[in-house]
Amino acid sequence: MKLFFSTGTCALAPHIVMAELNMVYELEAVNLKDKTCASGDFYKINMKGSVPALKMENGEILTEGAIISQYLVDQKNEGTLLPKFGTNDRFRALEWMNFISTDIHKNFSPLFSAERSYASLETQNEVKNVYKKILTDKFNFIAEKLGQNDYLMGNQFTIADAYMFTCLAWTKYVGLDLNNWSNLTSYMKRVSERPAVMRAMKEQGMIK
Ligand SMILES: N[C@@H](CCC(=O)N[C@@H](CS)C(=O)NCC(=O)O)C(=O)O
Repeated sequence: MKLFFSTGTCALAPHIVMAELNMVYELEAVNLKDKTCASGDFYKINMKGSVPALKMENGEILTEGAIISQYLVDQKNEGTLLPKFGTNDRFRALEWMNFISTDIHKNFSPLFSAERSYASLETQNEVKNVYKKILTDKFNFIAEKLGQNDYLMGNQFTIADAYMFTCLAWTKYVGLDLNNWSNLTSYMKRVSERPAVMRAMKEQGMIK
């Protein structure tokens, strides 16, 4: 299996999942600016031009990070990173995955692209402020739901934590301060100290 990734992007989430599952995997870095990678034109691998993309054992490419993580867990028929099929908890974990994908991940995107998208500095700042406010409201919700639990689903680390950690780590690049939510900062520290998370971050060159 090979994961096409770009350092620190949402591709970190399935990378963490592969490391948590102790899978044998290869990695290939993608330059998102010119859509190239060691294999050549990245558009030929994923027409969407985005990471993550997973080359599965059968040679097909699977995209959409939230689904890649589910696919990986199901390869191992593993019942902890994602609760077993048919259980109520599985739907609760998937509820988090969808929320992170649509309400967290994609509300960060304008904060990264405002400079490219709008010529005027004033508009850039207006757009950024709108999305910072949206994210702040979402962070209030996450902090409330997390409470004093170690992880989103309680005591058990799941694929939702891999994805949440990945997105919340972007706060430091966009001028959002997680220190306003003490349980979120301790959550980030807890997740960052997991050996598999450290392994994935090292493999992406994010830490030494
Ligand atoms: N719907 C995709 C979106 C993935 C996505 O937004 N990837 C970003 C990095 S976090 C990316 O590759 N952006 C560059 C681009 O789309 O051109 C998913 O959830 O996996």
